[in-house]
Amino acid sequence: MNSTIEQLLNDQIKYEAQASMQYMAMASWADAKGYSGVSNFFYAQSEEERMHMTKLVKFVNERGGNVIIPSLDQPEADFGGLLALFEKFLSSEIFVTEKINHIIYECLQKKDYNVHNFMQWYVTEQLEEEATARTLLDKLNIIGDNTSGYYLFDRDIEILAAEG
Ligand code: OFO
Repeated sequence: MNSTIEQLLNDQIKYEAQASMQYMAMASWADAKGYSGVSNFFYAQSEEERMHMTKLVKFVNERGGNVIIPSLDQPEADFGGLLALFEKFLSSEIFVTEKINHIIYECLQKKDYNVHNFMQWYVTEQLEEEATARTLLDKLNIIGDNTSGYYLFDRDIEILAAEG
């Protein structure tokens, strides 16, 4: 495996792991505040990102690359409210999308079509996750300061989390 691509995939392992821990912190914050729907949503997101990380670890190993399991930064744990929480969700997903796009770009430069093909799964996944984050943020912007709206939002997102 090309060493630049190997490095980028290892970096991506870290970003996915970091996202998983960030969403765990967000789930825990929501849990402590009594938003059970929001917390279940982020517990599930945390699991998903862990799966994204594992998929990369297995792929790099299959390709005979060298996997480095990274140490992680402390995730952000304090959020002013649901709006700030979901803004963090969207910015985190946008960050990951940019990193994935960069890997795709490098794959084309280095003519590594195998990794390019593998990464298409992540491109599709990111499209979905960014769309979900934007939809939820739109809803929160409509709700504004209406606390009974928060109650309904939490109830609705519980359904979304259950659907996976
Ligand atoms: Fe949504 O971050 Fe993984 O791919």
